[in-house]
Amino acid sequence: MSRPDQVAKNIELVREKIRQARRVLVLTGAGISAESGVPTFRGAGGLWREYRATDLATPEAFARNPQLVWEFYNYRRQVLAPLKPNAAHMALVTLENRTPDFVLLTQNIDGLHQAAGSRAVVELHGNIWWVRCCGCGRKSEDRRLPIPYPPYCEACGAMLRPDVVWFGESLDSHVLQTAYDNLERCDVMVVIGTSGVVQPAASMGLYAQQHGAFVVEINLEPTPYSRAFNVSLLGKAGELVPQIIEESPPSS
Ligand code: BV8
Ligand code: ZN
Repeated sequence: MSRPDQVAKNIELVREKIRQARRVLVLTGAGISAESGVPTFRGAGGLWREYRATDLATPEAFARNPQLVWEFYNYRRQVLAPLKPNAAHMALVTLENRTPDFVLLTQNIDGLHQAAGSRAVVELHGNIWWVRCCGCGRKSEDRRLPIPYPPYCEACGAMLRPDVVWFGESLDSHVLQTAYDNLERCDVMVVIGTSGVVQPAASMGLYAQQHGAFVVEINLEPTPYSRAFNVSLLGKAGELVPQIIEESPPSS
């Protein structure tokens, strides 16, 4: 079977599996926001000045130089502020409205799923538009551009940090519990736009598959999990996600 035929066959299989599914779980990474103009981590956009994201998105970097880390997050907030959800984000809203039991796990901190209208969003790594107090733990949404340095908590006066999960930090235990409960019970899981490098998110697809889910990957390039998943569709999320979700036009 030629490649285009195989791809068309795979897309039809995935559409059928999603149509039949009662419980659908989606996991997204930076690749779903790429077509909205958000730089991915491992793409060329992964660099800022002479730093890599993994150098600055750590508690050690914040302890050593909180001003530099805040400059990094203010830069990313400036880049993100004008950007809009793309067709892939919108297609996931359609899927959510049509599926009795739907949960969207995202590694992204850009807030574009909520901006698109997704409701059942579980942010595994936090949200760049929220801040958390290093002293009293108080969380609040803060969309100031930029957040003036040094940012202090109104309640207790301690320093504020971005409310995101840094490398070397554990994910929120309630968030993890929700994620694993859904990984264990979903019928179909769609993994979109993630390189499968960062744990524990990277191994969630395999975990769902081990618990009986039919797992589909949509990504621009192969990942370490592509051959293990039931179907791996190579291409742009903005093109493939609507294709597997939108109702096919009534057959003419
Ligand atoms: C944890 C928020 C327990 C911050 C992020 C050594 C020391 C310490 C820790 C570790 C260690 N070794 C391993 C670890 C664990 C570590 C980890 O996995 N490190 C990696 C680098 C090896 N994980 C952690 O630390 C996690 N916590 O494990 O707690 C613990 C505690 C203490 C010590 C050990 C363990 C916390 C991880 C969360 C980090 N925070 N974000 C911020 O953003 O500023 S992670 C961040 O990077 C994102 O949230 C995302 O998760 C990740 C980027 O991955 P992707 O989303 O996949 O993006 P990427 O660019 O990589 O790939 C994009 C893909 O899309 C590509 O494949 C591309 O082809 C594709 N694509 C591009 N365009 C398109 C497309 N696809 C479709 N369409 C397109 N148009
Ligand atoms: Zn406080």
